[in-house]
Amino acid sequence: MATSILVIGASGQIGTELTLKLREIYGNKKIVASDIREGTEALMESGPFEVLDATDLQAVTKIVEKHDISEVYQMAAMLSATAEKHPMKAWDLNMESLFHILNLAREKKIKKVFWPSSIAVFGPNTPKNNTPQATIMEPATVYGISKQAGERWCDYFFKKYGVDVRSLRYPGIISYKTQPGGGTTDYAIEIFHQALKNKKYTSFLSENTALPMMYMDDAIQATIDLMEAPAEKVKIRSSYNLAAISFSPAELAGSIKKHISEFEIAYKPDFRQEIADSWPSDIDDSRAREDWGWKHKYNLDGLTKKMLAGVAEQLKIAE
Ligand code: AKB
Repeated sequence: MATSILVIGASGQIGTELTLKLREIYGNKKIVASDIREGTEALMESGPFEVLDATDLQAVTKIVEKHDISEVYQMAAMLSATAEKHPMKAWDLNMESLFHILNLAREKKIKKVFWPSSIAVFGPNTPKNNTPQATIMEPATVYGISKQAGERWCDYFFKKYGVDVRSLRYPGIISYKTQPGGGTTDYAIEIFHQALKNKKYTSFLSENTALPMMYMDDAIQATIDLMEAPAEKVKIRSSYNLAAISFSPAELAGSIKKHISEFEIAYKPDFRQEIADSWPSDIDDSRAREDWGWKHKYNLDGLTKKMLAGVAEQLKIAE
């Protein structure tokens, strides 16, 4: 087990739950959370927290040395929809934050790195269904370009310098504990809040836009499983395709209606439709399943049940 683990981007949607799970497994003091902004009460109160700009190499190095860090989960990124509005800022954040960590690992200041990639590495010329691990990519978004370039750099640092870097191509991650920010798959979270508050939702993606999706608990499990896998089992050092379920807004609405029969959905696609149209509908993650035993737990109805219960609880607390 690592001396200490640093999570960069710990106040974000995945970072928050990842930090809490790592603290549960390895002990609160061992997991240092860091972000440019403070996080939820649960995150701030359960263990050490450092304010950190992931693009500031000096600051990152200082925290790595101060806490005797041996593993880093570098989760800070600008997601697809926001990145289209700020292309250069997204490129700088997404690339610099990765380079700093890869270089610290190359200098042997840290031993192991996790870096998230995304289904956004695929583009309009990629096969849409059962998208293979290795295929035409040609991403059409700034976010996707940064993730594809990042994957190539991860593989390069592994082959050239022996850096133990591990990565997953996350699908849309569905959760309620922390709000996501600036993604194209975010509709699938907003819909639950609106279904419970107003019994209706207007989707910014069209009715039949199916995308790969996953419940947060599965994503966290996959991330920790990959990081705990023996090095020889991690055969792909760019990034693994990772999948659980695939659904469209209409199918998600159907699952919600089983619990809230009055729920109504309308469709008003905006600029995010073009992003979604460039991504696969479902991807083939057999390499992750074969190499290090990945298995998902939640299907569409299981995810809906968890989301409705979780968001309902939150709304009660907020009242
Ligand atoms: C986004 O929508 O940008 C992200 C992703 C699929 O990487 N959730």
